[in-house]
Amino acid sequence: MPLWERSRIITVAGVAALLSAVAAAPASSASASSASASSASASSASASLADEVEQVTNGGFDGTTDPFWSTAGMPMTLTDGRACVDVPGGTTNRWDVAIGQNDIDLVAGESYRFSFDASGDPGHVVRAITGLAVSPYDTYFEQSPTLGDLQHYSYTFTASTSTAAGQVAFQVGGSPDPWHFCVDNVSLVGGVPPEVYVPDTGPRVRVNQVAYVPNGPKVATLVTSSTTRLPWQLLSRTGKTVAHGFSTPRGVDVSSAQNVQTIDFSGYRVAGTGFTLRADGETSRPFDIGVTAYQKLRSDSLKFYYTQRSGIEILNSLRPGYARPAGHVDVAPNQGDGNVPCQPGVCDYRLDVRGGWYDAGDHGKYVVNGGISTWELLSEYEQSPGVRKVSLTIPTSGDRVPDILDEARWELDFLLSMQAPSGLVHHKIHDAAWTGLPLLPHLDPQPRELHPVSTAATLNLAAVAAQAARVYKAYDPAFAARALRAAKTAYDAALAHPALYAPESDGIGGGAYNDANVTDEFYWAAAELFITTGASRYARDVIASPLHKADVFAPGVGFDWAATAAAGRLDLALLPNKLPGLASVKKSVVDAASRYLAIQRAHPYGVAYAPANNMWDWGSNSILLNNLVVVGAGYRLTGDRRFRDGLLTGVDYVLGRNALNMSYVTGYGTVSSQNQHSRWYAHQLDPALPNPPVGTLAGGPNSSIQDPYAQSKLTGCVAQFCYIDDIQSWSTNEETINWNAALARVSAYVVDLA
Ligand code: 9MR
Repeated sequence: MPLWERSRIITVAGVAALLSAVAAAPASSASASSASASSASASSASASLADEVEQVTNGGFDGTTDPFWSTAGMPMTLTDGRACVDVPGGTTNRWDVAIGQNDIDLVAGESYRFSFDASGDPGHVVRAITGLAVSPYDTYFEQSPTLGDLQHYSYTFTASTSTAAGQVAFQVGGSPDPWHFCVDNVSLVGGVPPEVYVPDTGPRVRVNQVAYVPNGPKVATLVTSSTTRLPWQLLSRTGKTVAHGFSTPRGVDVSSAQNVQTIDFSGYRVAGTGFTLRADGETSRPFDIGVTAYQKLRSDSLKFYYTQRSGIEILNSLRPGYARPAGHVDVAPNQGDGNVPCQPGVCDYRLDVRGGWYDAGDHGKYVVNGGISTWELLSEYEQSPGVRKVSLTIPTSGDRVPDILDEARWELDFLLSMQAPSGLVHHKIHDAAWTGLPLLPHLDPQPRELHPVSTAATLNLAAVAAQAARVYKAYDPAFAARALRAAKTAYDAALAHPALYAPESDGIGGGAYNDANVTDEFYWAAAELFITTGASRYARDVIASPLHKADVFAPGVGFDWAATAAAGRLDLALLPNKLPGLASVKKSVVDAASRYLAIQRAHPYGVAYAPANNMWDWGSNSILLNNLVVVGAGYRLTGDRRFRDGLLTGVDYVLGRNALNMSYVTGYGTVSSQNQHSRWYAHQLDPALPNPPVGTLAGGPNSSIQDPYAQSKLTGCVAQFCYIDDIQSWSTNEETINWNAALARVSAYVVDLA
């Protein structure tokens, strides 16, 4: 069966001014839509710059369904001038059964209005796409409305690719029961004016929509054209003014291109709920003053991991609404992770790599990202002891091991299983080809493959397994000893093979996680092995590393999966060890924390993140949270309240004090991210599936907007505006294990400091 879908499009096509370059299109007999009901998207009716040209032939189904096709076993009939099909039940994916038309011309940069009338048995979903009719079946545009009585649907998008082999299709598979679908007036008109996307940003007073800590800083940002100070009032739940003052003009904020002022109401310290802030004729979204929200966030951000688990059934009793069978355990249609071969020619053995967490919204499992995520959870355990008593409502809750360690162990066992007989570690394991959305893990039919070993993955395992050896010693000495053996073996294997780099080209069916500089991984692994063992050979390697005296904390990315030196430096500074010259190690962390504080002070949204050229990174939310981890370390090392205040005020951004006026954590704040890119939290595509669980962090603004959906809506965006809460925007709105790890660690810090 053809795969009509491929979610990742490698090409990043600029939206060039090609509006007049409309390719000659076949004459169309499609009539203009006459159906009355709602339009799914407001497309502008103003005059276009070029002629509007219909691309679909016979979209009105005048006397025949030609040249539309339907998949085998699902013949089209003409009923009341519409094309109708009896959709069989029991298929898995939307694209398993479909009707469509091929040979559609598309021109990159051209805007198209895709419209049709459709009806279906209530509650059933059609996935309407414009894409490539031939392999690799890229999807350029898709919408998945839930059907009922006949309605008109109309959408505008801008093509990111030129092709003469385009396709419009209506994918109707994935339903357990049979149903009836009809479509009419199918139209794809090129040369329409591009739709200008304007996010709904609500009131111009931007606050942390969740909570300010009573004895912490309380700052808001006001978007205004005024350049002189303005009066503000803090209102209680009943509308009584409980504090007032004047704002501070801050000029134009680079990260949003907005003229802004800040409002500091830190002097008000009374806990309560339902406060609002008023200024310049606008009233903010409500917020609390208190700490309980952060206790909940500390556990919710960690509970996220249970429903990311591979290889285990997710129980409804533990996560109501999120139950699903175990994924990738060798039960058809899964090909399973129990006995996985390498890609052809890469190795001659197979590994049992069941378990672990799915990386993100895909079904891949990647050692370098699993490693940094696990390190961050274990670091939370080591440095925020309060988390040890937090219940995560997982199958082993109630045993003598803290839940955070049981959850991390699920990933650690997987990471250890990725170690090859040579001691080197496979970079990743994932599907042979990209799968579409939605797709529950246990329904993934793709073959699974081990990708080559890499020095980065090997050192990643060395670092995290060394850390695990000290953390689990009190709970499971045998596991701790096994982890330490694996760490040492991995480290030695990496020394013997120091330049096995995962290439950028290895991005089919899974992410590349390419990294051609492993000096930082060597430093991190040596640091963790030294902290755990105290052995002088690792101390020598730490001290000999060119990074040991270098500033490893950049103003943009402090640390992430690819930049791991800071992980080693932080642990050397914060954990007991006898490295010679420890004072300067600690000083380097305090200096870095001071620099992030300075960046934060200069930023009118309080963000401790200043990427070069204002180009916000993929997953910026986690990066700016990780920078706060460094600020928190500054507090641990000095007790200086400025660091404490910097960490507390830094969380405001992800919880609503930002240019889009939204919380990036699902279920936190009045308006929050709901539609993160995921194959199983795909409620936006299938009403029967859930949204991501409460406490899921969205990746956040990404200046490079690599996905076509974001390109169609956000081209030309300035930093903070390069985000859209749509499941199709995998480059701005995915959920991942490393991003939630940053949220978990910072929320634990907030609880510690509050
Ligand atoms: O988070 C990763 C980001 O830093 C990279 O720039 C990007 C491209 O390589 O990949 C991101 O990671 C994705 C991974 O490759 C596959 N699973 C989903 C991850 C988040 O989007």
